[in-house]
Amino acid sequence: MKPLVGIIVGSDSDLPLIKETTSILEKLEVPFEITIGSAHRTPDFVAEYVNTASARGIKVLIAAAGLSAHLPGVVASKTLLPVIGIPVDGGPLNGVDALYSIVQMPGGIPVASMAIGKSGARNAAVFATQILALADEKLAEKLKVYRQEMSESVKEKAKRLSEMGIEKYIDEKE
Ligand code: RP5
Repeated sequence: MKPLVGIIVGSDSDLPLIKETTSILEKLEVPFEITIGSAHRTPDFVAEYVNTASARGIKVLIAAAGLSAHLPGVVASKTLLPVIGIPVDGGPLNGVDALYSIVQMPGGIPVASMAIGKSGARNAAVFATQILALADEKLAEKLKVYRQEMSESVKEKAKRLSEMGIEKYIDEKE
């Protein structure tokens, strides 16, 4: 199937975090493509990638970067497609630098910034799917099931906690 979501990461060092994003897209059966492009190290490649995304059928872009994370903003500056930014945790400031870079976009060029790190990487996949689901009932149904499964798993944890008590529960989890 042709990819609907385009993922661009600033470095291959971002890939372990982005596995959180791709795993959920795979689970929801959302076709995606992924590449490495840096706003600072390969700016011309980033421009080329974004400029051709729409023509390839991409509907949503996800951009992840750490440190001085200009990638999502630069991507957004070059397209009318919605851009979701993931602040990669790591570096001396643990991703706070990336969060500020991504979230503080000037008016007129929005980036939908997710949370720093793992939660943000997961939510980027869910949010991209929610955008696509506006025009795709099957995807909307998959998102409903995804939420139901999440609720069931929390309820199951609460049940086990009441059965086992906190000490045993924590021991088993570790
Ligand atoms: C950013 O710099 C990348 O997104 C990455 O998070 C960070 C460090 O990159 P490497 O030095 O590991 O390639 O541009």
